[in-house]
Amino acid sequence: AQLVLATHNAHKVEELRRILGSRLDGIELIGYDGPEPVEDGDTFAANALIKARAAAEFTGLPAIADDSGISAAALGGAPGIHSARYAQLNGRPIRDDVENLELLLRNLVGADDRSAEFVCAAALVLPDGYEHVELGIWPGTVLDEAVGGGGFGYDPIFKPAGYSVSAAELTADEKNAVSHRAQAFEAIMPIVRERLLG
Ligand code: ITT
Repeated sequence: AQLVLATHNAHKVEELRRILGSRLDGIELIGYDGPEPVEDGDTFAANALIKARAAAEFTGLPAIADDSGISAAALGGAPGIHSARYAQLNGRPIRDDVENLELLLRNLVGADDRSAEFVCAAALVLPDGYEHVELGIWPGTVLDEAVGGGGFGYDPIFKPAGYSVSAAELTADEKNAVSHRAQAFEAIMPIVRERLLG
């Protein structure tokens, strides 16, 4: 069976290939380079569905998508679904991971509550219209400065609950054992396998 992975983010693709591992036995994971839909949903789940739907419609194949980000309590959940486009220049998102995390650090200067969570929505859409979403949440706190060279995105400023290091100081296997992405995709893969392989 073929399954399209509807993401253009190379870091996500690499993590997902490791997370999915043997859960992909019997399934050929195919990259997606078709049109990117406008992500105008209000939630991670809505945006993951928008991406998976676009890929399923364009390819005529089953598709999975990841929509994810970080939500800081002191900022009312921001950047949240806007995590990839948080930092802006002249009103336009610059889509730069370092600019994004530096803006989050600036916006949290002086905040008493530094709690935050990574959220990931994993969506499955089939050509026959079947849709399913699973959510994963990874709680923690935002550090005062970036530490560590692993991971991607906001990992250097995120200290997962129960750890004394940033997510960027974890090995790939350590992160993938507990992350928001791992939780969401571990939850959705039994459904993917059931739908694709029976
Ligand atoms: P696609 O839409 O093509 O999947 P994208 O990068 O635009 O790729 P999102 O809209 O879901 O994806 O944005 C995710 C944002 O959240 C982006 O800024 C990431 O850097 C950040 N993010 C998501 N998961 C993360 C993780 O595990 N560690 C650090 N940052 C993460």
